[in-house]
Amino acid sequence: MPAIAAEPYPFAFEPSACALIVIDMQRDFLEPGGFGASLGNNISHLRRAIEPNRRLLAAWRRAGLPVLHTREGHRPDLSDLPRAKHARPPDKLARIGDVGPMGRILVQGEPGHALIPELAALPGESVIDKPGKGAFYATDLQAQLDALGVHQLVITGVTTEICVQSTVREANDRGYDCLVPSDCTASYFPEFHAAALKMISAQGGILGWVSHSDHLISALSLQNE
Ligand code: C5J
Repeated sequence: MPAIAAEPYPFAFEPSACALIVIDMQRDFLEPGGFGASLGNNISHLRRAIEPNRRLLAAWRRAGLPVLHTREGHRPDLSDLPRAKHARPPDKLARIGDVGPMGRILVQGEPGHALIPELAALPGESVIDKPGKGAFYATDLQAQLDALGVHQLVITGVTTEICVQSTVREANDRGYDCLVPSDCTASYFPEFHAAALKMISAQGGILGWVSHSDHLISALSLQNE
């Protein structure tokens, strides 16, 4: 398997030891009427990541490699929602658990909590519900990755500087090599997207590697030949 062109240097991709984690591609973040939009964010910045994720997922599935999806959200009784998270943003804007156009915001089982239809999980793919920003916090992600025997992660999804970067940091502390394809992640704030990616690959790859989905898809198609 060729090394994947990446910053700060090529990534030694080992497909048999690598899982794809798609972070929080949920209606509440990406669709009109969702949590993100209700906070005044421009969702078109996030929607740019849909097509690259769709293409990468298709190649990943063709190669038969493991895919895990995450969804940020809370139990209907909000018992897993910390007071400090519930308190923000203050009054006027919509808050987690409030009723919006897609049901209760970021609450499990509500329409807004679902993955967007373009990137729905296939039967057999893991969907991990997480109450925090990082995908390891209060989930069994570590146990699932241990069972798969992987030590490399390709991490995509939204948003670059929040749930994607939190997950990259958590994964680093647990010993995973992380690659982030820049076009498969996005932020409501393009400048935060760019800065978050730089933080990952700076200092000799202090948190991991940053690449582009085209490089991964080419490597996966070589594997299928
Ligand atoms: C946020 C996320 N931004 N998935 N969640 O609250 O990045």
